[in-house]
Amino acid sequence: ARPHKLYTLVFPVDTATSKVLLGMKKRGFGKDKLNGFGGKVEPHETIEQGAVRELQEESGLTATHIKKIGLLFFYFENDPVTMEVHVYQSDRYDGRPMETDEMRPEWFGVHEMPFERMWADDSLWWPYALENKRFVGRFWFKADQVTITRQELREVDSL
Ligand code: 6U4
Ligand code: NA
Ligand code: NA
Repeated sequence: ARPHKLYTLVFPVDTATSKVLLGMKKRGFGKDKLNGFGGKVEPHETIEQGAVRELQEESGLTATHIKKIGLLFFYFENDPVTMEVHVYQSDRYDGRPMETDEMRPEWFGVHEMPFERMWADDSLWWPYALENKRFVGRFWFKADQVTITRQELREVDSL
């Protein structure tokens, strides 16, 4: 099997105002894109623990509840390692968003997502999240990290 690396991606949601917190990534992979909060799962932690930790480190929010909404696999041209990304929403968290070294946080309406400033796959699977459907997707990217050359996306009963 091809080597996989495990990642998390968490979207804090304010259900009262129907807004989602995104962060403008200031460095590293996906720099200058808006995205949820997440990163590599470390060897000593569960995937959920990694999700909560990365959200805290990057946004200042401490999630008291997260739910898994999707599973995404990304394949990049010229990179043998598959990115396996576990996607969560959190509607319960303590603290206020704060800018960190990695992310500049900003709220957006869940129906007004800035897809032109996000990864190209996000506009394809976000509708599933809006309809409370769980999803599994696979996206093949060119080395430019912009162009999707092949995709698979479907609703699943459980993750
Ligand atoms: P370090 O190395 O510690 O600075 P770390 O925060 O652990 O980095 P990072 O930020 O490189 O990891 O993780 C990449 C993040 O980008 C993860 O949250 C997954 C997310 N991501 C990667 N490709 C994506 C894509 N095509 N669409 C998307 N999110 C993606 O929505
Ligand atoms: Na990160
Ligand atoms: Na990390």
